[in-house]
Amino acid sequence: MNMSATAPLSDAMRSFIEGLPKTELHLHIEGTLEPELLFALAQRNNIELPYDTVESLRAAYAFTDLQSFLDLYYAGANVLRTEQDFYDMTAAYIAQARADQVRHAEIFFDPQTHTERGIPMATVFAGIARALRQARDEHGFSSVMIMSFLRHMSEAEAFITLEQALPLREQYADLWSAIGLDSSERGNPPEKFQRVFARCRELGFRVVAHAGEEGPAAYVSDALDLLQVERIDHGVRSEEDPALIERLIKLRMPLTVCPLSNLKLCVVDDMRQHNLARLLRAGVAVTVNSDDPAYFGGYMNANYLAVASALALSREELVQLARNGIAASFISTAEKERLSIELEQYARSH
Ligand code: ES4
Ligand code: ZN
Repeated sequence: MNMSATAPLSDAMRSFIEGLPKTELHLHIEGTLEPELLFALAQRNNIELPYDTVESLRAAYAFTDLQSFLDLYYAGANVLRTEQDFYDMTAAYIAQARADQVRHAEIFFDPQTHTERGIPMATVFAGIARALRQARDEHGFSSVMIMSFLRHMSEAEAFITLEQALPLREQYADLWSAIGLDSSERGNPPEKFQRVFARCRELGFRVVAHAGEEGPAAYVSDALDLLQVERIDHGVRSEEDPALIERLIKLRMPLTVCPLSNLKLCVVDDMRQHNLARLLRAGVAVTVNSDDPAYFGGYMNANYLAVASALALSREELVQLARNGIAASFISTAEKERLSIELEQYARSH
Protein backbone atom coordinates (compact mmCIF):
# COMPACT_ATOMS: atom_id res chain seq x y z
CA MET A 1 0.00 0.00 0.00
CA ASN A 2 1.21 3.48 -0.81
CA MET A 3 1.57 5.26 2.53
CA SER A 4 2.44 8.57 0.94
CA ALA A 5 -0.38 11.09 0.94
CA THR A 6 1.42 13.47 -1.39
CA ALA A 7 1.76 13.21 -5.13
CA PRO A 8 5.29 12.98 -6.49
CA LEU A 9 6.63 16.26 -7.81
CA SER A 10 6.06 16.98 -11.47
CA ASP A 11 9.15 17.22 -13.68
CA ALA A 12 8.37 20.91 -14.13
CA MET A 13 8.26 21.53 -10.37
CA ARG A 14 11.44 19.55 -9.84
CA SER A 15 13.35 21.55 -12.42
CA PHE A 16 11.89 24.81 -11.06
CA ILE A 17 13.28 23.95 -7.60
CA GLU A 18 16.62 22.77 -8.94
CA GLY A 19 17.16 26.02 -10.82
CA LEU A 20 15.90 28.36 -8.11
CA PRO A 21 18.69 30.73 -6.98
CA LYS A 22 19.30 30.05 -3.28
CA THR A 23 21.08 31.19 -0.15
CA GLU A 24 22.18 28.74 2.52
CA LEU A 25 22.29 30.13 6.05
CA HIS A 26 22.65 27.05 8.23
CA LEU A 27 25.49 24.76 7.21
CA HIS A 28 28.16 23.19 9.43
CA ILE A 29 31.27 22.76 7.32
CA GLU A 30 32.32 19.70 9.38
CA GLY A 31 28.92 18.23 8.47
CA THR A 32 29.77 18.31 4.76
CA LEU A 33 32.53 15.71 5.11
CA GLU A 34 31.30 12.86 2.91
CA PRO A 35 32.40 9.32 3.82
CA GLU A 36 34.53 9.11 0.64
CA LEU A 37 36.53 12.22 1.55
CA LEU A 38 36.64 11.17 5.19
CA PHE A 39 38.31 7.89 4.15
CA ALA A 40 40.70 9.68 1.79
CA LEU A 41 41.78 12.13 4.52
CA ALA A 42 42.21 9.28 7.02
CA GLN A 43 44.50 7.53 4.56
CA ARG A 44 46.44 10.72 3.77
CA ASN A 45 46.95 11.38 7.50
CA ASN A 46 47.61 7.74 8.48
CA ILE A 47 44.58 7.56 10.75
CA GLU A 48 42.91 4.23 11.47
CA LEU A 49 39.12 4.25 11.24
CA PRO A 50 36.79 1.89 13.11
CA TYR A 51 35.04 1.21 9.77
CA ASP A 52 36.37 -0.98 6.92
CA THR A 53 34.50 0.64 4.07
CA VAL A 54 32.73 3.80 3.01
CA GLU A 55 29.50 1.78 2.92
CA SER A 56 29.85 0.53 6.49
CA LEU A 57 30.46 4.09 7.70
CA ARG A 58 27.46 5.38 5.80
CA ALA A 59 25.39 2.54 7.25
CA ALA A 60 26.20 3.84 10.74
CA TYR A 61 24.36 7.09 9.94
CA ALA A 62 21.13 5.89 11.55
CA PHE A 63 20.46 8.45 14.26
CA THR A 64 17.91 8.47 17.05
CA ASP A 65 18.46 12.00 18.31
CA LEU A 66 20.87 14.94 18.15
CA GLN A 67 23.48 13.39 20.46
CA SER A 68 23.68 10.12 18.53
CA PHE A 69 24.56 12.21 15.47
CA LEU A 70 27.00 14.52 17.28
CA ASP A 71 29.01 11.52 18.52
CA LEU A 72 29.73 10.42 14.93
CA TYR A 73 30.13 13.99 13.66
CA TYR A 74 32.88 14.76 16.20
CA ALA A 75 34.55 11.38 15.56
CA GLY A 76 34.50 12.09 11.80
CA ALA A 77 36.11 15.51 12.30
CA ASN A 78 39.18 13.76 13.73
CA VAL A 79 40.51 13.13 10.20
CA LEU A 80 40.88 16.90 9.65
CA ARG A 81 44.49 17.73 10.43
CA THR A 82 46.04 20.09 7.89
CA GLU A 83 45.14 23.33 6.17
CA GLN A 84 44.74 21.31 2.97
CA ASP A 85 42.19 19.02 4.70
CA PHE A 86 40.01 22.00 5.65
CA TYR A 87 40.44 23.42 2.15
CA ASP A 88 39.46 20.13 0.45
CA MET A 89 36.37 19.73 2.63
CA THR A 90 35.24 23.31 1.97
CA ALA A 91 35.94 23.13 -1.77
CA ALA A 92 33.87 19.93 -2.01
CA TYR A 93 30.96 21.65 -0.25
CA ILE A 94 31.13 24.66 -2.55
CA ALA A 95 30.97 22.40 -5.61
CA GLN A 96 27.80 20.78 -4.25
CA ALA A 97 26.27 24.12 -3.31
CA ARG A 98 26.99 25.64 -6.72
CA ALA A 99 25.40 22.63 -8.43
CA ASP A 100 22.28 23.35 -6.34
CA GLN A 101 22.28 27.00 -7.46
CA VAL A 102 23.34 28.33 -4.07
CA ARG A 103 24.62 31.87 -4.63
CA HIS A 104 25.61 32.71 -1.05
CA ALA A 105 26.40 30.52 1.99
CA GLU A 106 26.88 31.34 5.67
CA ILE A 107 29.04 28.62 7.11
CA PHE A 108 29.38 27.46 10.70
CA PHE A 109 32.67 26.06 11.86
CA ASP A 110 33.48 24.66 15.30
CA PRO A 111 37.09 25.57 16.16
CA GLN A 112 36.90 23.88 19.56
CA THR A 113 36.45 20.49 17.87
CA HIS A 114 39.88 21.05 16.35
CA THR A 115 41.84 23.11 18.89
CA GLU A 116 40.95 20.46 21.51
CA ARG A 117 42.91 18.00 19.36
CA GLY A 118 45.90 20.29 19.01
CA ILE A 119 45.04 21.72 15.58
CA PRO A 120 45.94 25.43 15.55
CA MET A 121 43.09 27.92 15.18
CA ALA A 122 45.00 29.49 12.28
CA THR A 123 44.98 26.18 10.35
CA VAL A 124 41.19 25.93 10.59
CA PHE A 125 40.63 29.52 9.42
CA ALA A 126 43.21 29.31 6.64
CA GLY A 127 41.89 26.16 4.96
CA ILE A 128 38.22 27.16 5.03
CA ALA A 129 38.93 30.74 3.94
CA ARG A 130 41.21 29.75 1.05
CA ALA A 131 38.39 27.70 -0.53
CA LEU A 132 35.80 30.44 0.09
CA ARG A 133 37.97 33.18 -1.40
CA GLN A 134 38.77 31.05 -4.41
CA ALA A 135 35.06 30.42 -5.00
CA ARG A 136 34.35 34.13 -4.70
CA ASP A 137 37.14 35.09 -7.10
CA GLU A 138 36.50 32.35 -9.66
CA HIS A 139 32.71 32.04 -9.55
CA GLY A 140 31.29 35.02 -7.64
CA PHE A 141 30.14 32.61 -4.90
CA SER A 142 29.82 34.70 -1.75
CA SER A 143 30.04 33.54 1.84
CA VAL A 144 30.23 34.42 5.51
CA MET A 145 32.08 32.44 8.19
CA ILE A 146 30.21 31.93 11.47
CA MET A 147 32.51 30.80 14.26
CA SER A 148 30.46 28.70 16.67
CA PHE A 149 30.91 27.88 20.31
CA LEU A 150 30.15 24.34 21.45
CA ARG A 151 27.44 24.62 24.08
CA HIS A 152 28.41 21.35 25.80
CA MET A 153 31.65 23.12 26.77
CA SER A 154 31.87 25.89 29.35
CA GLU A 155 31.47 29.62 28.85
CA ALA A 156 35.06 30.04 30.07
CA GLU A 157 36.20 27.79 27.21
CA ALA A 158 34.14 29.87 24.77
CA PHE A 159 35.93 33.00 26.02
CA ILE A 160 39.31 31.29 25.45
CA THR A 161 38.24 30.33 21.91
CA LEU A 162 37.20 33.92 21.20
CA GLU A 163 40.56 35.14 22.50
CA GLN A 164 42.43 32.66 20.28
CA ALA A 165 40.46 33.75 17.20
CA LEU A 166 40.53 37.53 17.65
CA PRO A 167 44.14 37.94 16.43
CA LEU A 168 42.91 36.49 13.10
CA ARG A 169 40.01 38.91 12.78
CA GLU A 170 41.67 41.46 10.54
CA GLN A 171 43.15 38.82 8.24
CA TYR A 172 39.70 37.30 7.69
CA ALA A 173 37.60 40.47 7.91
CA ASP A 174 36.20 39.81 4.41
CA LEU A 175 34.61 36.54 5.64
CA TRP A 176 34.31 36.26 9.40
CA SER A 177 31.56 38.51 10.69
CA ALA A 178 29.37 36.31 12.86
CA ILE A 179 29.30 34.06 15.90
CA GLY A 180 27.02 31.07 16.56
CA LEU A 181 26.16 28.52 19.23
CA ASP A 182 25.69 24.82 18.48
CA SER A 183 26.08 21.21 19.75
CA SER A 184 24.03 19.49 22.49
CA GLU A 185 21.08 21.76 23.22
CA ARG A 186 19.28 20.07 26.11
CA GLY A 187 20.73 21.08 29.45
CA ASN A 188 22.86 23.81 27.85
CA PRO A 189 20.50 26.82 27.78
CA PRO A 190 21.28 30.21 26.21
CA GLU A 191 21.88 31.79 29.64
CA LYS A 192 25.07 29.72 29.96
CA PHE A 193 26.61 31.91 27.21
CA GLN A 194 25.09 35.28 28.04
CA ARG A 195 28.38 36.99 28.94
CA VAL A 196 30.43 35.71 26.02
CA PHE A 197 27.67 36.64 23.58
CA ALA A 198 27.51 40.15 25.09
CA ARG A 199 31.25 40.42 24.48
CA CYS A 200 30.90 39.23 20.88
CA ARG A 201 28.20 41.83 20.22
CA GLU A 202 30.35 44.52 21.85
CA LEU A 203 33.12 43.54 19.44
CA GLY A 204 30.74 44.09 16.52
CA PHE A 205 29.95 40.51 15.54
CA ARG A 206 26.52 39.47 14.30
CA VAL A 207 25.19 36.70 16.55
CA VAL A 208 22.96 33.66 15.96
CA ALA A 209 22.19 30.58 18.04
CA HIS A 210 20.72 27.13 17.63
CA ALA A 211 17.53 26.99 19.70
CA GLY A 212 14.28 25.05 19.71
CA GLU A 213 15.68 22.08 17.78
CA GLU A 214 15.50 19.56 20.62
CA GLY A 215 15.28 22.17 23.36
CA PRO A 216 12.04 23.86 24.44
CA ALA A 217 10.46 27.05 23.06
CA ALA A 218 11.79 28.84 26.18
CA TYR A 219 15.33 28.42 24.76
CA VAL A 220 14.20 30.38 21.68
CA SER A 221 12.80 33.22 23.83
CA ASP A 222 15.98 33.15 25.91
CA ALA A 223 18.19 33.27 22.80
CA LEU A 224 16.31 36.44 21.79
CA ASP A 225 16.25 38.05 25.25
CA LEU A 226 19.57 36.95 26.74
CA LEU A 227 21.79 36.50 23.69
CA GLN A 228 20.06 39.08 21.46
CA VAL A 229 20.50 36.96 18.37
CA GLU A 230 19.54 38.13 14.88
CA ARG A 231 18.46 34.68 13.71
CA ILE A 232 17.34 31.46 15.34
CA ASP A 233 18.89 28.27 13.97
CA HIS A 234 16.14 25.60 13.72
CA GLY A 235 13.50 27.11 16.05
CA VAL A 236 10.90 24.55 15.01
CA ARG A 237 9.78 23.97 18.61
CA SER A 238 8.79 27.67 18.86
CA GLU A 239 5.32 26.51 17.83
CA GLU A 240 4.79 25.14 21.33
CA ASP A 241 4.45 28.77 22.52
CA PRO A 242 1.84 30.72 20.50
CA ALA A 243 2.94 34.03 22.03
CA LEU A 244 6.49 33.35 20.86
CA ILE A 245 5.22 32.69 17.33
CA GLU A 246 3.45 36.07 17.39
CA ARG A 247 6.70 37.66 18.52
CA LEU A 248 8.74 35.95 15.77
CA ILE A 249 6.24 37.16 13.15
CA LYS A 250 6.27 40.75 14.47
CA LEU A 251 10.07 40.83 14.61
CA ARG A 252 10.42 39.15 11.19
CA MET A 253 12.90 36.97 13.07
CA PRO A 254 14.41 34.43 10.67
CA LEU A 255 14.36 30.72 11.53
CA THR A 256 16.96 28.69 9.63
CA VAL A 257 15.01 25.46 9.31
CA CYS A 258 16.72 22.23 8.20
CA PRO A 259 14.07 19.73 7.06
CA LEU A 260 16.17 16.63 6.32
CA SER A 261 18.11 17.20 9.53
CA ASN A 262 14.88 17.29 11.54
CA LEU A 263 13.79 14.04 9.92
CA LYS A 264 17.12 12.23 10.42
CA LEU A 265 17.42 13.33 14.06
CA CYS A 266 13.81 12.35 14.80
CA VAL A 267 12.72 15.92 15.59
CA VAL A 268 9.83 14.97 13.27
CA ASP A 269 8.69 11.40 12.54
CA ASP A 270 7.52 12.07 9.01
CA MET A 271 8.23 14.98 6.67
CA ARG A 272 4.48 15.41 6.16
CA GLN A 273 4.31 16.45 9.82
CA HIS A 274 6.98 19.13 9.48
CA ASN A 275 5.73 22.56 10.55
CA LEU A 276 7.71 24.53 7.92
CA ALA A 277 4.64 25.16 5.74
CA ARG A 278 2.46 26.11 8.71
CA LEU A 279 5.08 28.57 9.96
CA LEU A 280 5.55 30.02 6.46
CA ARG A 281 1.79 30.45 5.96
CA ALA A 282 1.49 32.11 9.39
CA GLY A 283 4.07 34.70 8.30
CA VAL A 284 7.18 33.47 10.13
CA ALA A 285 10.41 34.25 8.24
CA VAL A 286 11.42 30.62 7.73
CA THR A 287 14.28 29.58 5.44
CA VAL A 288 15.40 26.17 4.11
CA ASN A 289 18.91 24.90 4.81
CA SER A 290 20.92 21.66 4.81
CA ASP A 291 22.68 21.67 8.25
CA ASP A 292 24.99 18.63 7.92
CA PRO A 293 24.28 17.37 4.40
CA ALA A 294 26.84 14.54 4.37
CA TYR A 295 25.08 12.99 7.37
CA PHE A 296 21.43 13.84 6.70
CA GLY A 297 20.98 12.67 3.13
CA GLY A 298 21.09 15.76 1.02
CA TYR A 299 22.19 19.26 0.11
CA MET A 300 20.00 22.29 -0.58
CA ASN A 301 18.02 20.95 -3.52
CA ALA A 302 17.25 17.72 -1.67
CA ASN A 303 15.90 19.77 1.25
CA TYR A 304 13.73 21.97 -0.99
CA LEU A 305 12.48 18.94 -2.94
CA ALA A 306 11.64 17.03 0.26
CA VAL A 307 9.47 19.80 1.70
CA ALA A 308 7.91 20.74 -1.63
CA SER A 309 6.74 17.17 -2.04
CA ALA A 310 5.74 16.32 1.54
CA LEU A 311 4.04 19.67 2.25
CA ALA A 312 2.68 20.37 -1.23
CA LEU A 313 4.31 23.80 -1.41
CA SER A 314 3.32 26.07 -4.28
CA ARG A 315 5.82 27.79 -6.58
CA GLU A 316 5.03 31.08 -4.88
CA GLU A 317 5.75 29.52 -1.46
CA LEU A 318 9.07 28.14 -2.71
CA VAL A 319 10.02 31.57 -4.04
CA GLN A 320 9.01 33.09 -0.68
CA LEU A 321 11.35 30.65 1.11
CA ALA A 322 14.18 31.78 -1.17
CA ARG A 323 13.25 35.45 -0.60
CA ASN A 324 13.32 34.87 3.15
CA GLY A 325 16.85 33.50 2.80
CA ILE A 326 18.08 36.62 1.03
CA ALA A 327 16.42 38.91 3.59
CA ALA A 328 17.87 36.93 6.52
CA SER A 329 21.43 36.84 5.18
CA PHE A 330 24.35 38.90 6.50
CA ILE A 331 25.20 40.57 3.18
CA SER A 332 25.03 44.24 2.21
CA THR A 333 21.80 45.86 1.02
CA ALA A 334 23.33 46.12 -2.46
CA GLU A 335 24.15 42.41 -2.54
CA LYS A 336 20.64 41.55 -1.29
CA GLU A 337 19.18 43.71 -4.03
CA ARG A 338 21.26 41.95 -6.69
CA LEU A 339 20.19 38.48 -5.48
CA SER A 340 16.55 39.59 -5.21
CA ILE A 341 16.54 40.81 -8.80
CA GLU A 342 17.95 37.47 -9.96
CA LEU A 343 15.36 35.55 -7.94
CA GLU A 344 12.35 37.60 -9.11
CA GLN A 345 13.54 37.38 -12.70
CA TYR A 346 13.80 33.58 -12.34
CA ALA A 347 10.34 33.35 -10.74
CA ARG A 348 8.78 35.39 -13.57
CA SER A 349 10.44 33.47 -16.38
CA HIS A 350 10.04 29.86 -15.17
C1 ES4 B 1 24.33 20.35 14.61
CL1 ES4 B 1 21.93 19.54 13.71
C2 ES4 B 1 22.96 20.29 14.86
N1 ES4 B 1 22.45 20.76 16.00
C3 ES4 B 1 23.27 21.29 16.90
N2 ES4 B 1 24.59 21.39 16.73
C4 ES4 B 1 25.10 20.91 15.59
N3 ES4 B 1 26.38 20.88 15.16
C5 ES4 B 1 26.38 20.31 13.95
N4 ES4 B 1 25.14 19.98 13.61
ZN1 ZN C 1 22.90 23.14 12.88
